Amino acid sequence: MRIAVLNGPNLNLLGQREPELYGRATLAEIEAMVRAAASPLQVEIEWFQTNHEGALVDAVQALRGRVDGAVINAAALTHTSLALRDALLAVRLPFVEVHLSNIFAREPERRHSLIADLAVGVVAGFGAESYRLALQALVGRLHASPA
Ligand code: CA2
Repeated sequence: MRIAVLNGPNLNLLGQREPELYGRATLAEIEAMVRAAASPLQVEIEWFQTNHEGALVDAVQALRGRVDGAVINAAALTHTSLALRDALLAVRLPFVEVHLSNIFAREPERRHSLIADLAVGVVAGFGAESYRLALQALVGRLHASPA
């Protein structure tokens, strides 16, 4: 099984600022944690981060036929990007939306996701652990009902 983990704008800054919101782990440390969790599940991970909306749309379009599902932290694009929504609608791939922070307990503009209704589920508020929980839940779902 192959799972893509897609990360949006500014997540490359993790660990450097705002630890009270997003924790102290860097994105590289989160990647290592996800790869370690994926290995015993016999899941291969494709890891990607971009600060650019179009690059994230390109990455979503390129998922088709290559991976079984995706874990997606679209960062601020979660709340703004109809282009990302359209790309996810086009590829029709099972994905879990993930957030480090509990977006539902934050500013009003962060409480709405333009992609959540397309997701298998949403994991938010557990810091880096959100990624591992999302991976495990997605793999469980894919084993239960393969695409
Ligand atoms: O909680 C999450 O995972 C978010 O997707 C993180 C995004 C934010 O825009 C979403 O509303 C929720 C922010 C990405 C990280 O931004 C940083 C900014 C400064 C320093 C470190 C990270």
